[in-house]
Amino acid sequence: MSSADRERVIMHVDMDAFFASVEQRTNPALVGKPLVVSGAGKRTVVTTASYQARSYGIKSGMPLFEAKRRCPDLLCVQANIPKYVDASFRVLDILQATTPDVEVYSIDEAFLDVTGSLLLFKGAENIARMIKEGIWDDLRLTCSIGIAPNKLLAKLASNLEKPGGLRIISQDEIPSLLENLSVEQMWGIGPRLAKYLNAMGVFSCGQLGRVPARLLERRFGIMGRMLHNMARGADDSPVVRFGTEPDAKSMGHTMTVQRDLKSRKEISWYIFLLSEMLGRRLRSGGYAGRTVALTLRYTDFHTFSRRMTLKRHINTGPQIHEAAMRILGGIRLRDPVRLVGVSLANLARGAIQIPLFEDERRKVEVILAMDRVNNRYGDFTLSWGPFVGSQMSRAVTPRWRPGGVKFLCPIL
Ligand code: TTP
Ligand code: MG
Repeated sequence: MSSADRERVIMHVDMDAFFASVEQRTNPALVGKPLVVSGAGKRTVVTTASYQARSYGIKSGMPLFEAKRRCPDLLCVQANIPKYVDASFRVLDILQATTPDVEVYSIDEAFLDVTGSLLLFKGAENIARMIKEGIWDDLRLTCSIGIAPNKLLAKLASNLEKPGGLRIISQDEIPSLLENLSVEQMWGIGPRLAKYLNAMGVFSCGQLGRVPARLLERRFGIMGRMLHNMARGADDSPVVRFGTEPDAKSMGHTMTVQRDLKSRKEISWYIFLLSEMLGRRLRSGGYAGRTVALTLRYTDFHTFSRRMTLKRHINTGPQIHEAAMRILGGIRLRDPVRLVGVSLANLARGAIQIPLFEDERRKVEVILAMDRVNNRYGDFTLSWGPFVGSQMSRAVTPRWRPGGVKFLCPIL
């Protein structure tokens, strides 16, 4: 373990049943009920389930009909991604009040390097409590927090006591904790890799740590060295501060999915989610970009990117989504996909020109007005309505209507 590991205090914050909790937050009739958030259409799947629904064995990725079979009283809401992106940015504000070293890892997860804030806020536990209270007071949402000497262990810690947990892994505790921890509980070791390890007779991190690094390298290539370090709880990767760098060259988000994405529609859902996140992030830093890149990883870990340069700069979710979908349209998928990434390069600040055409101009004005209202009043006050191509006249919707916000979710 490097000396840097010994000195750092890293926190991982993960929202509990995020999409479902946001829906419960905006519709009290859903509170305390088995609830899933899904897409539209007959063959849609569950994106997430409330903890009440999880007690029926319902989980992310399960077809909705199967979830309903398991729990006939199940409530179901169609996903409204921009609303979740909005909540995500409000959580980010709360996190950034404790340290500028916040890395947005996914729509509902972040890493914080709180090493420099310990004195000011009287210790890591106190910071975690402040964050939990802040998120509860502002959004009525709960989260789980892990505190550890590095990102790997902080991520593990937040997962150990879900929901609502606060788990600290101290330096001394690492060997005993990892000894009997099953390999698939470690971040980065998915079911497929775990199966290979099990076949080698390796079931726990303790066992994995005792396999000579050279042997793992021979079997798994560079991943082998990483596995060796992971099994011993070592990780010196830095917390990468959220993209307000003065000279960012590119910005992007990726998402690893725990199940195979077999259709373009399913991939499109993730592209949409990532594009929305990226759009908000770009606009909050005053950026726009011209080169859109789509990254995909097949189930065999083969990863590739395709990019496309546009004539003008863009910075809204729908624009990025449209460009990334055009890129996807040109790719012949040979296998199911496990990771999706969307990024924008060729960035410039203040590069958004006022569009020439009235229709286009209105789109940009609507988005900027939405940002202003949301930044000021929060509470997902405004979000996208039906995401149907470019019919922006119907884009602004009240935050919640009894019939549910109609949202054409691209997932199957
Ligand atoms: P997670 O953090 O994996 O799950 P969660 O927040 O719903 O539940 P937990 O309490 O276990 O953390 O994912 C965050 C959100 O991302 C989730 O609410 C829905 C969305 N999501 C998808 O859209 N597709 C997926 O395949 C997964 C796993 C999550
Ligand atoms: Mg979560």
